[in-house]
Amino acid sequence: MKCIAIVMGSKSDLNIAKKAIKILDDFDAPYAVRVISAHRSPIEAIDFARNAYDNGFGAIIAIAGKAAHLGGVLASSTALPVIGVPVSASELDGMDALLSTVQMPSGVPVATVAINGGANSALLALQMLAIDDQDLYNKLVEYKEEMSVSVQDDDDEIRQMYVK
Ligand code: RP5
Repeated sequence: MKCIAIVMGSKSDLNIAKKAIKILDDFDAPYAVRVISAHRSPIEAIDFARNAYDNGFGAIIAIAGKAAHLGGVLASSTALPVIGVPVSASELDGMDALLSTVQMPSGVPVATVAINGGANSALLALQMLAIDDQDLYNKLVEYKEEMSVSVQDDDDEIRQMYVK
């Protein structure tokens, strides 16, 4: 399986990155975690993106808050899919990062998940890699079935609690 890159704009984004790391650990998927900033270390950001395919990566998760240009800058310099995670890191509660990440110009998409949506970023990356990986696809189907069972269990419990 190709490796998934988790890139954070700052070490302060680690709590959101940990949500992605947990999912990738659960799926036993290979990943690398980096701190690279579109604003504070832009040369490294472009260098990382330019070499990501040759370095064995299959998808890049870009986690950043405030004026979050990390996803866009990485996407500018690679043809790999880039998944943006806007982080709630300011008085604007992540709306700043959401708009900075999702409003990309035509030609340079960043697939943007919810504010602080670290878990979904990892699931989306896995779904991309599962396109030509039957084992991974089967694991994702199983994951969805487990979620459905869990909701049904909750439904049983709640229905019994509130019968009139
Ligand atoms: C962004 O600014 C980072 O991704 C982080 O979410 C936010 C704040 O960074 P720090 O000032 O905490 O390093 O670049």
